[in-house]
Amino acid sequence: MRVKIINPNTTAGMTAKIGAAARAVARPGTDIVAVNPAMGPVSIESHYDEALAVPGLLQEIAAGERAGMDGYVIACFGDPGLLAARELARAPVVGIAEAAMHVASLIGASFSVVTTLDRTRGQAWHLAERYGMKRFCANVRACELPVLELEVPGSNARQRVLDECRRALAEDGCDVIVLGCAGMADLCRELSQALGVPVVDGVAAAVQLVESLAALGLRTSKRGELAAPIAKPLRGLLEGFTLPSQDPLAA
Ligand code: 5HY
Repeated sequence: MRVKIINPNTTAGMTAKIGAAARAVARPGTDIVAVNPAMGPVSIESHYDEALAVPGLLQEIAAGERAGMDGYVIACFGDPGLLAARELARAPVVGIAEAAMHVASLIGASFSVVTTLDRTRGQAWHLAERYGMKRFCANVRACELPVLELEVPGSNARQRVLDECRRALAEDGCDVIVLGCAGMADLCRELSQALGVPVVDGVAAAVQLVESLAALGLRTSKRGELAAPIAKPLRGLLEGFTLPSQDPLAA
């Protein structure tokens, strides 16, 4: 089975870390391909960043379909372009926020999300609502940490994430922590040991969910809303995204 993990930002060091976290939980025989697009923002910390990360993400999905991948993980906690990616792909596509929230709801009464910048909290609440997870979500908290601070060796990022998790357990009444950034994937195990509660990393959760869907032979339905996109001319910078009229993916 081949699973493609797409880090929608363009920071290769973070992609490598995400790939390592995915391989650490993948089943024997699963080949993990971790990539980031060549174009897009170095980190995703706003709706603007998210919007501009999506074309590169969709290019990676289209390339994966041509290469016959068995599944995809969108490794950014905003789950950018998730539904567009599902339209484009037959193989299952799972976002790390959706995976983490669903898994957390299976192992606790309520979870708190600990994310990076305060301004990204709104998006996490949007997703909790959209995924029907709001009633399990005790709170969404921010460490006020730029995403790329997690990539700086020796920075106090780890301590700031740990402190915010502790505040969540003390103040939110939650019994599970959800990590609100793919760049926190490498902190999951040690945070769980330090806190004494389950800590859910969406990258790991999404990999296992995609593997299960592929193993069950389940692929994205092409009936109705998530059918292949309607081929039409695209103008300007996005001309290269024009799908062929007889979209080979729709065959
Ligand atoms: C992420 N941004 O997982 C999100 C985290 C966030 O570049 N990778 C990013 O703060 O929304």
